[in-house]
Amino acid sequence: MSEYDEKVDHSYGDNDIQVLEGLEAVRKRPGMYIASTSAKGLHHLVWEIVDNGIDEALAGYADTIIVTVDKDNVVTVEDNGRGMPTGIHEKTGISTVETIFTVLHAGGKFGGGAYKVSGGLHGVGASVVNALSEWLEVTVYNNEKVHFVRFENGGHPVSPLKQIGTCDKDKHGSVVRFKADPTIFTETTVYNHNTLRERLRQIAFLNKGIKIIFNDEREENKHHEEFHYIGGLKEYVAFLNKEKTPIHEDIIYCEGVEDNIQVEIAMQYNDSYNPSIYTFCNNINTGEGGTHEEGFRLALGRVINAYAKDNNLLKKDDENLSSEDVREGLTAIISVKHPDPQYEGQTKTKLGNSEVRKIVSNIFGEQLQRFLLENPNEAKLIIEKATLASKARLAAKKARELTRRKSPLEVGNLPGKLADCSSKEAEICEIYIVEGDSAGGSAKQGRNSKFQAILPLRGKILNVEKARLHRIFDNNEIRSMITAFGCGVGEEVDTSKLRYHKIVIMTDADVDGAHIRTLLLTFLYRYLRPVIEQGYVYIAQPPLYKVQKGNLIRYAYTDPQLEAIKAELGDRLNIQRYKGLGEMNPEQLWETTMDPEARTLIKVTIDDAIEADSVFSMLMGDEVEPRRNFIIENAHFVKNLDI
Ligand code: TSJ
Repeated sequence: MSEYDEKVDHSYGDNDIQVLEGLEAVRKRPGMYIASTSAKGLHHLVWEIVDNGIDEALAGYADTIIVTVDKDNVVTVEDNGRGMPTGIHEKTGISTVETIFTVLHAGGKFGGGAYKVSGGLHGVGASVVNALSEWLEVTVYNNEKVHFVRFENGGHPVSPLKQIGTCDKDKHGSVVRFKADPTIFTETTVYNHNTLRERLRQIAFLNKGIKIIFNDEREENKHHEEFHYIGGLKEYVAFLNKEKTPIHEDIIYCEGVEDNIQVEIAMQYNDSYNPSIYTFCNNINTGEGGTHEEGFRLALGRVINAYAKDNNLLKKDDENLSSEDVREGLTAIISVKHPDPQYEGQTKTKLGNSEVRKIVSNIFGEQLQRFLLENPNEAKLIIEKATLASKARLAAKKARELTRRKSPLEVGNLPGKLADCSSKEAEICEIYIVEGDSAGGSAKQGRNSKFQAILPLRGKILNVEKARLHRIFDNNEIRSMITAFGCGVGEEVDTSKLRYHKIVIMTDADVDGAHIRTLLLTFLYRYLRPVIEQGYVYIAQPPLYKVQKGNLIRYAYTDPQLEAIKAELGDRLNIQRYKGLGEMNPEQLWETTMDPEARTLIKVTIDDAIEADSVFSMLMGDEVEPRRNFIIENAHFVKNLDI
């Protein structure tokens, strides 16, 4: 412990229940305070600081937050709020500003505002950011004064907070500037432009009226953008439906407060068949849903069925519209703000507060009912769509029963094209989804048949975005995959039944290959999402070039690698560019792409389902140009190398 930490400790009485841990503890075990010390944790620092500015804005004292990334990855966050209190804090005996940045969990104690997004699920307080920064500077403008303090070496103030000047009486706000400590964030201290931009945009959507300005001053990312959505969630839904075709014009919007719990919902149906429903609590994406989503679903089904009945829009012998039917093609954002959120679930992203279910159901149900009564044309369109969904669902159920009935208990129901592996230990088994019969042939001969299975696909698989469920089961390639994987499909996916713990997509390294890969990923994302989420999906990396010099053969997987090999081996090289997997013989395919000792597999992850969803819609929508550019430029799903 440093001299400084001791000073803070001594100012607390023995009986004080508040346990003050030194910032040193944070530096020793950062993983206890932030998600990780990888890129994710690095960005966490920014969100922690930004959240404080958002709180000030939600409390009604600020309307603008500016986030700037400098050339050297120094981040500055600024709000135009009241300015952090500069006076001496009665418990710590030092200025409140210093207390905020040196005492763990101090953030929440100064508020009194109803819902603080800081100190929420991820909220750890500004002191943790300070502890994990090489240096951090705070400037406060209020009462015509400018105060400043600088911390170094993981949170130690260089000197106490002091007044460094005066300012106009209308000027007020807080500025925090910090440099992440590279000895903590050993993987990277470089912020990802898109990560920052997308999350700041999302925060602006979720908090109507707050202007968030993003400046990226770095040479390679130079960018200035203002996110300011007066319509909030309405604009969020319009944004998500941008590449889709809405079936009614007006976005349905409702808001309300009960027991200090704030509820805000916007929704609009489009002509697709999948729901895109995203839920938030205190601006945090509750990816596993929870009581707010349950309340929404309950009210949606209840109100739509009641309206349909009252207006004779359902035939006498029609079944009720199911919860699934009324969500088909629905884009919705559900955002609640709760003073004391409880999170559950595997990833602690499921809202658990049981009172929220009823509150959301009441507020939303009442306002949805009013919307339907006031907009009979829209109501009719929505109920027509749900009725079609219901018919399709019943047809799909029949189709599924058919595929199941073939041999409910037999094991030998696997697709004919599958060259299965001999092992039955799913943990070590791999299935290669291979484009085309000829590459499939090479893969079958080149593989290690003990643990590697090959499933060749012919031609292009169905574009699932444009097909309803029962059509998907008509498609042979898709049926083959589902039976081979063995883990079910859709709502019924059970990854404990998965027959292979690596599903490897192996396509040509060209535009067609990228397109097929995207179609496969779309299918997996839509119908086998847990398989992606739990990390079972990989992309194989076949080499682009074979470089030969005499008897020596080397492979290059990228153009820079080719250049490096050229430089290393000198002149008189025989360089072959592989146009497709089919050009490789079985041994080469094994050596370069399938041998676990030598290959590179890229793990597919979906960190941000929302972004992924809009990427999919863009890729699968009717606009050709963005899709073409995207496919040529990159594969968005590919995040981290797993070698
Ligand atoms: F700007 C920023 F986002 F970087 C940032 C802003 C970072 C941090 C750690 C804090 C803040 C911040 C804090 N902006 N505004 C405030 N407000 C207060 O701390 C404050 C001021 C006055 C009063 C009061 O009761 O008079 C109460 C509070 C919470």
